[in-house]
Formats: sequence, C-alpha cells, structure tokens
Amino acid sequence: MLLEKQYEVHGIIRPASDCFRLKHLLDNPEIHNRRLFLHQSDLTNPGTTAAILGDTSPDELYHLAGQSHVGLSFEMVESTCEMTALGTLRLLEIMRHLKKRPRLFHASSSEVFGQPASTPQDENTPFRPVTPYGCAKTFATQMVCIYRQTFGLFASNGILYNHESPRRGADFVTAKICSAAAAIKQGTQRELALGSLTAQRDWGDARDFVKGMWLVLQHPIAEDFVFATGELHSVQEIVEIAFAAVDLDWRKYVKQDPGLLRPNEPARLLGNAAKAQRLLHWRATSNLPKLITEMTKANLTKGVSESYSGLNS
Ligand code: GDR
Repeated sequence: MLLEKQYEVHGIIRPASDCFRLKHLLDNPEIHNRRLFLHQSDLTNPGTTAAILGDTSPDELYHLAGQSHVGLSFEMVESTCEMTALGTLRLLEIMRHLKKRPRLFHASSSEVFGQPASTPQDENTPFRPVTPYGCAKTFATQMVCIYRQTFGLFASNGILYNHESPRRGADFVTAKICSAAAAIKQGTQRELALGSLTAQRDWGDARDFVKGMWLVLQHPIAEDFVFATGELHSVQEIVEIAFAAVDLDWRKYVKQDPGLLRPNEPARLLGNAAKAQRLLHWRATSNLPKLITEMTKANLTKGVSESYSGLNS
C-alpha cells in the first residue's frame, strides 16, 4: 500500500526470514532496491535497529513486529514478553534519542481487553488481558501512551481486532481452515483438527486495517484508535463458509482436538470503531463470507512453496 502511494519503503526483516510474502516485490527490479529496501535486524538488536533508523531517517514508522501467536505465547511466555513488550520499549527508547523522530504507529491488539467488563470495546475500555501475549501487548500499548505523554513522541496505538487475508500465516485459525478445505478438496489432506469451534472473534479484512494504520499517521494528533468490524462470528462459521466454498460437507472432515484448546481464552472481543469512523473516516468494508471464500480459493491455485507451513497450532 505504501509503494502504491509512491513511498520509499525501508523494511526491517529478521535475518532468518525467507521473505516469501514479499517475493512478488523482490522479483520486481523496478521496486526492489529502488523503492523498497530491506535491512536485517530484529527487536532483540536495538543497536542495529537504531543504526538503520538513523541512516534511513524515516518520516513514518510502522511497528508490526513481535511474536504474534496467542496460543504459542502460553508455551513461550518469556520470549513473547521479550519481543512484544520489551522490544517495543526498546524501539521507543531509540525513537526518543533520534535527531529526527518519525511518527510511530504501534500495532496493538484486541487481546489487551482480554475478558472485558463491557462489550463492545472502545478506546476507553479498561485493559484486562488474560493471555501472556495480551499482557505483553498491554505493556507495549501503555508504554506508547507514556512516551507520547512524557517525552512528546508522535506515537499512536491502533488497537487491532483480528484481520485476515490470503497472506495470513497457516497457524492462525482462518488460514488453517481455508488451506485445509482446499487441500481436502484436492485430495492432499484427509481431515482438519481444531481447538474450540465455539470461540468467537471480530474478524476483518487486513487490507482495510492497513489503510487504518496509514490514516492514524496522517491524523494531526497522536492518539489511539480501535479498528474492528463490530461483528462477532464463531470458528464454526468460518469452517462452514470455507468448506461450502469448495462444495464439501465439513462434518465429514473436521474433528476437535483437546490438545489445541488454549489454557485461557478472551471473552466476547467485539470492537467499536466509531472513533476511527468519525475522525479518520475509516470504514471496515469487509464481508466475512466473501473474504473466507477468497482465502479458500486462493489456496486452490497456490503452489506448495507459497503455502506457509508454520506450527501446527
Ligand atoms: P487470535 O487468532 O488468537 O485471536 O489472535 P487465532 O486465529 O490464532 O485464533 C482465533 C480463535 O480460534 C481458536 N482456534 C484456533 N486457533 C488456532 N490458531 N488454531 C486452531 O487450530 C484453532 N482452533 C480454534 C482460538 O482458540 C481462538 O479462540 C490473532 C493474532 O493475529 C494476534 O496477533 C492479534 O493480536 C489478534 O488476532 C487480534
């Protein structure tokens, strides 16, 4: 989206990353190393990150990095906090000492609300995280507010509810379901094991959400915004849509695996994006059946090398 807006884009990638989602850009000689530049670092390397920010002197900084799998955060509590919580703090410290400070967008999460006292949630709903990931994001989100208030940084949180697209990694539930439905249809997979089918989320389209991120940094004042669709759906509904997209009866293929249940789950995470609608003129244009059908059909045409085989979680 930034390249379409004619930005010069500098991305920070982890040294181990194979950048498969950027392949179409890296293969384009008009773009790679002309308008898109990649630099190696990660959230545990503040010195390298500081040097990259000093050298490239960005106007806008989009901070989307971190350990982003909520289920995995119960297994990897310390490294989740190390990257998602302390990594964000390190970035804020770097920004505080930069000669030219960029505007910072921090991708916060609905997980900060955990088991909220009220539904739907907005920017005034108190944080009550119930997962290690949610707790790490809460720390990072609050630090962004503190650095804004105390050190005058232009730093804003986007409190993002779930957002999906055909580029979603296969260890998140929508992509796992869509890729399984397509693989079962094509005869390369026999069944699909899931955790909770009754869990509900407010799922939107990632393409709407990146527009929101950009709008946050064009807003004259640094402040926080909730981005959500305001609709709650269950995991089972996603299953029904994905299997219907390939004309299969999901009941024949989907089984529940208690090993995939999480030790704790947030409750009724449903967002109210009225502030983003009012001040940024942002709208969630997504339509969940259309999005899930698109994600399922994209898997029918995908080569094996393009499908992300992350953790089976
Ligand atoms: P979430 O997304 O935890 O909300 O975090 P995820 O897709 O992982 O889970 C959504 C819900 O589905 C249930 N579920 C399963 N989830 C996975 N991953 N695998 C399964 O087999 C499965 N079966 C049922 C989960 O228990 C949960 O209730 C996402 C991430 O993108 C975060 O980084 C982001 O901050 C939040 O959304 C907003």
